[in-house]
Amino acid sequence: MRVDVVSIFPDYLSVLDLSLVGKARQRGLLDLRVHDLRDWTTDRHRTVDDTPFGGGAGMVMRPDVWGQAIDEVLGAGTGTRSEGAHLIVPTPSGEVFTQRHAESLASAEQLVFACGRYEGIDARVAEHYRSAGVTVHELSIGDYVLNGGEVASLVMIEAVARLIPGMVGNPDSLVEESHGAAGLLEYPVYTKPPSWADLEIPEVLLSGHHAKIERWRRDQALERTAARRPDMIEALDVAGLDKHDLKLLAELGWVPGADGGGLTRA
Ligand code: 6GU
Repeated sequence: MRVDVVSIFPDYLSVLDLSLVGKARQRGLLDLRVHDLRDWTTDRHRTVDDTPFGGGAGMVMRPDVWGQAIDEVLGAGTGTRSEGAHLIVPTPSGEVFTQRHAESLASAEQLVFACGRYEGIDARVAEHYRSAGVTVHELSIGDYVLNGGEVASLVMIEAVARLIPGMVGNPDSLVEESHGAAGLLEYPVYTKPPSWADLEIPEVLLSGHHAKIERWRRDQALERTAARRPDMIEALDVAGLDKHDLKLLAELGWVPGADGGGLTRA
């Protein structure tokens, strides 16, 4: 996979040399390049922003500079603007990035991250590339405000990179994790020592009884999700729940909705 990140603070992305993403680059699974947006400016002051039309606070990033930059990195990735290129514009006004986005982006040929600063990038940039047939995603990483798209890009690149085939040592570790297909948070995990700070391991995990362990873990996942993420309980597919699940959920105050869809509070 080819990944290009364009930013006025390319050093912000230097952590991509480390850890799993760094290893993927060394192993040739990921061709990741970070670019300085100012390399595409033509004026003496290397200007990337200007005042907003219509007035208001702050500065807006110029579409002409971004257009030069994005044209060049899109061409560099695939020879032409191929079907496989996705332009990602991190912005707090975007759709919220989820594991589903990560899964879908993991099979792309090229990802281009356009990191905005100030009050954001002139809206014509996303519009132009959409019209030109590039898949454009304006994505937020959550309901809070950052100073720019760099940290959000790091988050999305890590979430996508670990799903590239051959990246994670044991692919089983991707199966049961939180935000997987089950739509539940992960159950709590424990390791040695069996007794620590006066706290013991739940007895069932020492029993060797695999069916009981599986049931206990599922119950824990359901309880945790109900306590921490009621929105995920509401979205559960009732058809994917067994009798045990429904009994536990009823005890926690959740029952199947009248329309046969998700769950609702009793
Ligand atoms: Cl993608 N950008 C900025 N600037 N702030 C954010 C964000 C993105 N996602 C959440 N907050």
